[in-house]
Amino acid sequence: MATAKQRVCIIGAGPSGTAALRAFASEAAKGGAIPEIVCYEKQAELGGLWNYSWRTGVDSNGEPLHNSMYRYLWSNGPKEALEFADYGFEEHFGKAIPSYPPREVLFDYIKGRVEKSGVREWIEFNTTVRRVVHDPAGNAGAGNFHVTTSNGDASTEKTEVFDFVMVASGHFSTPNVPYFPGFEKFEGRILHAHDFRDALEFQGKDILVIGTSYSAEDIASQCYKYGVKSVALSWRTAPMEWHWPSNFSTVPLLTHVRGDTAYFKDGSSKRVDAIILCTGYKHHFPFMEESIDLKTKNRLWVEKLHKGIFLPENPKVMYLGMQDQWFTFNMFDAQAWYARDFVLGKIALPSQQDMATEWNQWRAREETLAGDEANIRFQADYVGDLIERTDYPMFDHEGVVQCFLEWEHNKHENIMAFRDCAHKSIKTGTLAPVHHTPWLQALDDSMACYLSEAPPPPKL
Ligand code: FAD
Ligand code: NA7
Repeated sequence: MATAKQRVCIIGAGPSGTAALRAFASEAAKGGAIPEIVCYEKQAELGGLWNYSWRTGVDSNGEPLHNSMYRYLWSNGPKEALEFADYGFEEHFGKAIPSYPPREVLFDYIKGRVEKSGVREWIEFNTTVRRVVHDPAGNAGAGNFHVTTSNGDASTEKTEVFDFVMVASGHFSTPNVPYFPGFEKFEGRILHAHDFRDALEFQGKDILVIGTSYSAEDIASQCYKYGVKSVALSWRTAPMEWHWPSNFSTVPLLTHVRGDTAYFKDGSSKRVDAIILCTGYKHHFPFMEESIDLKTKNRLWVEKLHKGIFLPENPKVMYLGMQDQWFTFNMFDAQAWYARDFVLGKIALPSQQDMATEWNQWRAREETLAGDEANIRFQADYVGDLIERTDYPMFDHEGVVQCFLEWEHNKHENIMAFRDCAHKSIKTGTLAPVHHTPWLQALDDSMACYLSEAPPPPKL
């Protein structure tokens, strides 16, 4: 059982880290005793990836830039599928809003719950975690983990001792950047999705997009919306299945480039102005000592972690939000509540051997998954498994599955128009209004415009 003397370190104040803050606040609000919570956030504001930065490369403190989101980013899935079960969109905005909000709107929603629960003061901003060292000689009272942080300009380091560590630093920030022969002499621009900011840069250009997942799909769509001349989509394992506009083509994997021309596995070639590597990200925790580091690929059932959260050999180290994601905000909540209850002594964990047995069962199921629906149902079952053991408000995860299936259907109907569809809130049952402007024509992605009832007047 955690005592008030115990200390919990949360690394990162994105959706996962703030879910953990909110979980503890919820216990405190019910009169429960909670340990001391300290959340270290290297940026000046919370919200994680949703806290947009125009910068690329390094942040204002010279740290690797965390942000991978770009201008004009609108939610790539229905907001109804990620709605917090304890803080709805209608509660936050005071009315029902359309289903695919731009980034700024979701950023506001994330912040709203933090403000409401009063946990901002638990966050130390502009504070980067440099090292987390496990001290096997420590005990619960004295703390087991030495966490060293530095302030914004790295002029001061300090080390504090904690009993539990929750790593919520995200895993879509360290780009996976493959090399293709000829890149060093390519007569155009090469960038990773992490550094993509403004689709207008590619207006009138011929681009090559490598990768077939969310980033490839959305960056290609963004570029179309903002006037790209042509898009070639290069795949490694299997091409994307959407019906693309007529200026798109699908090509197999790039083999090499020469001059301004890209060559593909089937012998075909194409002249391009830019190559955008939508080749995913690496789980990267350089601050974690080797014995407590998580090494995994981006998958639904990540390596090692019991319940997708706990390091089996040292469960006081918890990782939040490390899965490949269909479910997002409410999955992070489910994990945070479960992790909290372990810290509070309300949930006991099985032996390491039993954890391994359970982990193997999930992994075996994950390896048989075929198709999006099976993937979505797998993650829904995972979320359900966590929630039923805590007091996080139960929500209809079959309803979320149905919402995702409608979304998939709409994408197959028209990949450039699925964001114009409306879904029903799982929480309130309210059908979202249809946005006043179809996504392809909606060039103003401000919150004010999105929340207004009518499109902005045309510019003179
Ligand atoms: P993050 O949001 O990455 O937050 C991690 C936090 O940890 C950051 O604030 C970071 O500054 C901090 N941090 C990292 N290292 C340190 C350190 N050493 N010390 C201190 N602080 C540290 N999800 C959706 O639901 N809908 C979408 O439309 C959607 N679009 C996306 C688009 C892009 C381009 C990307 C990359 C992801 C998108 N996602 C989307 C998924 C996204 O992963 C989640 O929505 C969510 O942001 C994950 O939250 P997180 O807290 O786990 O990680
Ligand atoms: P993902 O979902 O991890 O996908 C990575 C993609 O990159 C995937 O299509 C991979 O193809 C492809 N990839 C990786 N390495 C290579 C190489 N070497 N060559 C060709 N293709 C490669 O990352 P995303 O950035 O799309 O999405 C991450 C988050 O951002 C997501 O949650 C969204 O909401 C936004 P593969 O299928 O393995 O052949």
